[in-house]
Amino acid sequence: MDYILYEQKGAYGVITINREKALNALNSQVLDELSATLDAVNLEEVRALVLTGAGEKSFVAGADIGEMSTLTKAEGEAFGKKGNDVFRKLETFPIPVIAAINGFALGGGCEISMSCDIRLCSDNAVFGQPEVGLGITPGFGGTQRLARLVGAGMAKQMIYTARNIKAADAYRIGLVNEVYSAEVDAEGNVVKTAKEVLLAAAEKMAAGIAMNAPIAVRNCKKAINEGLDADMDQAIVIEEKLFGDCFETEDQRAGMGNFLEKDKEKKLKVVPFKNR
Ligand code: DAK
Repeated sequence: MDYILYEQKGAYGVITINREKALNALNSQVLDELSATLDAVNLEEVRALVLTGAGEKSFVAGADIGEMSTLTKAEGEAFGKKGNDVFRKLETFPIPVIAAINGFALGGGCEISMSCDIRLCSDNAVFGQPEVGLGITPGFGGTQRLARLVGAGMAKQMIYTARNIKAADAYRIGLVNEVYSAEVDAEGNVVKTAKEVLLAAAEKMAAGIAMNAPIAVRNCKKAINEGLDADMDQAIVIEEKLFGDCFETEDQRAGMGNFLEKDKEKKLKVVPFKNR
């Protein structure tokens, strides 16, 4: 792989889009490698993922404008499908994916973060959908996911104006869950950069998710995602089914057993998914 780094750290994994010279812009090769990386994640062991960009400046500065500029209509459609397939793979990936947004998240960068379950960012993060300034619409689901996340009014404002917003505003409108700043000592020296603080927080969250019952966590992701696309009557049926699926599993027995035995310290054992 030239542009994707993957590291499994116990029960979670970290994927890094590693094309720092081009601010981690998404070309076809990055999309192919990201897709192959997701396919290779060991789902017997890994229970959450962190997705980030290489360097301190940019998460993903969008789709690769150089590569896109010469596309024909047919090639543009193929590129759009490739991106959408990968983004959908992330969105429906069986385990939670946390986007650790370390700087620019523009166009396809904002869109890929919205395909993740949770967004955390550093205080230098910048979000935007600049596509109408480039003569195109958002093409990797931006019109759909942004409106669902922050509401139609705010999504329309961001998309029609093509104006970028900073981390604090992304937090205010609910696009990100948390913003992290550099850690400085009493003399004002940087002890940890904002990216380091962000990654540590994202990994801590991933490790925490990995400690919870994996079937239940997977089913929660499915219930929320599928329920949001259904009306409330259907959505409740989706939840009922996934709730029912948790019963008779080792985790449900152990989790409820611990409570009944008043054993608050007893944690769920970390055993491979296939043995559950
Ligand atoms: N593509 C390619 N290269 C990029 C890039 C990008 N999106 N963003 C940055 N780079 C490259 C720059 O060209 C430069 O390369 P060199 O000149 O050093 O070779 C290097 O990264 C550093 O960038 P800058 O020199 O520009 O750095 P600055 O700090 O001055 O500025 C910036 C940072 C992020 C403000 C600026 O680079 C910028 O405005 N970048 C473009 C941001 C942008 O407009 N992104 C949205 C792209 S549109 C579709 C599906 C999806 C999409 C389209 C179609 N279909 C369905 C067909 C998605 C579209 C988009 O994402």
